[in-house]
Amino acid sequence: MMATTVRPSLILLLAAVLLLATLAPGAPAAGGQPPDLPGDLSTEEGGPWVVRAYYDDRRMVASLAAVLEPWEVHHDEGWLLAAGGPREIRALLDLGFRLEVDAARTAELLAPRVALEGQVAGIPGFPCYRTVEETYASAAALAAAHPDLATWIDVGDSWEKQQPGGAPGYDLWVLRLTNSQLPGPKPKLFVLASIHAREYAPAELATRFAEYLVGSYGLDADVTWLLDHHEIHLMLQGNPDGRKMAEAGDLWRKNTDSDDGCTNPAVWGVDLNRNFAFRWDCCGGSSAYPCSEVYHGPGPASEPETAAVQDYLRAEFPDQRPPDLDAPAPADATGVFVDLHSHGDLVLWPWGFDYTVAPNGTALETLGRKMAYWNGAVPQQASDLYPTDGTTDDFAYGDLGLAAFTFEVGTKFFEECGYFEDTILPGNLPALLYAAKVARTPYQAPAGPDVRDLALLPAVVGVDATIQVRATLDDTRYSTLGGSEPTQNIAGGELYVDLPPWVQGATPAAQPLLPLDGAFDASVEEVWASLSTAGLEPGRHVLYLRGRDAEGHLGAFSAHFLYVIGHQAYLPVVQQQAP
Ligand code: 0X9
Ligand code: ZN
Repeated sequence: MMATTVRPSLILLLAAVLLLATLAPGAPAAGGQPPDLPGDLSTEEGGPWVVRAYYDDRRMVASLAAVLEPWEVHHDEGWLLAAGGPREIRALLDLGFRLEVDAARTAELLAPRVALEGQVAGIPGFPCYRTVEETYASAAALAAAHPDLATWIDVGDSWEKQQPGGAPGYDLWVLRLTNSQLPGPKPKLFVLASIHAREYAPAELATRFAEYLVGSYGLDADVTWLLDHHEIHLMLQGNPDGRKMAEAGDLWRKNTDSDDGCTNPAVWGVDLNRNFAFRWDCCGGSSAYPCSEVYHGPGPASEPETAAVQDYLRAEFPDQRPPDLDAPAPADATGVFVDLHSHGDLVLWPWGFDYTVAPNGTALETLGRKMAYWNGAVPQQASDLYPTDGTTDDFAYGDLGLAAFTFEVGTKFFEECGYFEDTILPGNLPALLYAAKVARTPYQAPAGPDVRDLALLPAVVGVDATIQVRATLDDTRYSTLGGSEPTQNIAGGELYVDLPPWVQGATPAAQPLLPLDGAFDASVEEVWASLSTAGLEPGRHVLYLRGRDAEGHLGAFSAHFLYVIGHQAYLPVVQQQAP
């Protein structure tokens, strides 16, 4: 019944056989053959194995959602990748999956973690990923060095920390980024990372995003207005207790809660992404078995990690969606929530608990396709992957009406550093930046055009000069993977100098952006405006541009600095040159 995967690397095959021979007594390892599943799966001991599970009917994957979490799902090719011991393998077989052991991934799973030669920091073998302690130290240092931009906030305790006399555990922290000199209220983006402990890349991605924002303040015009006028809140380590296990090389997913009835220390814990209070345990998208890797916990938000995120979100964001499942958040609702996971290259949005389209489903898809344009992921409703209940995104959207997303970044849990640096970071930083940009009206702005290739001619001017502002308005920047997004012709655009339209008590004047070719008749248009610097103080100014399409959708703002050189600054230079 079971074929074995043929792999090119003899070394890996041998390693797999040897490892399985020692660690999985049931697996036959004789004769140089790749590992296979044992004939007798009736015991609870043995494995784990990584298997390809083939299916003909997608409903089989849905049934699996109450048992385990598939590592990868390839609906287009009819197979998924899953890992587990005898219980999970039995469940796959009982549901009718045809199994094939992936020898290389099994060997990888069992391989001990070792630090690279000379490695002094980071997760052993993966120096690009900071440990929990290193992540916390970096964030605290960032806040200490930039007190006006960054605040490091203790928002609760991990499960271990709440246990009397147990392991020390951790505090749960949020890094809040905004220019605190400018008063709020401001639109907010909340980013959660690595709530699944073994997902190495997300925590580092969130930390790098924070460092990029603080490091670019005052240098990059978009980042500057974002930190002045928006807030970005990041929980960089959503599951520090579990992460400690994963840092040692264990593929630990859940928290480390051990008092719910599972007596096997290798598999206890609650899956925090099945523990959230919205539609908790509603629909077969989680397990009641305390040793399951998708165990939903003894009650909604039973875990301190879950409760800390929920309480923080409820304190920071207004409740914008009525409890009725069919009721949408208003079109002008505010706030974006992004939960970073790995892997699979997906951008997912609610609902996850059910196949029905969420009341704001169309607008969620629009923002999802916009972010997926940047990170190259497949955008889709979460339940299209497999149904899940008690997840973070269903809570953030369902309970509060936030535009909520889950990113599945990269290609594996323990992602190689090269891939993280070269592919995950450059793809996902702009996706997160876009999420931050549209946090004011995430159900509206993504339908409008982007402003790109913003340039000033000349770039630096004196007072009483005239410059030309140039840009391209583009209504087509959406991922078209697995679907499409309606696009329209550009119909206009606006330029604001220093005062964007949301500033209270000011009367910001918009100057129109004009078509460079004389007519707005395409979905991508070059535009320009002539701007006089008369009346502008010497110094740095911010030009805010946004486009409008033929259906009236106003897109996200992009900004550019304009430096006006005054006589004070100019004269001494002239005098030096001509004494
Ligand atoms: O199963 C999960 O929790 C996520 N996959 S992971 O490999 N990171 O564990 C997928 C969740 C998909 N559903 C929702 N986002 N609602
Ligand atoms: Zn995950």
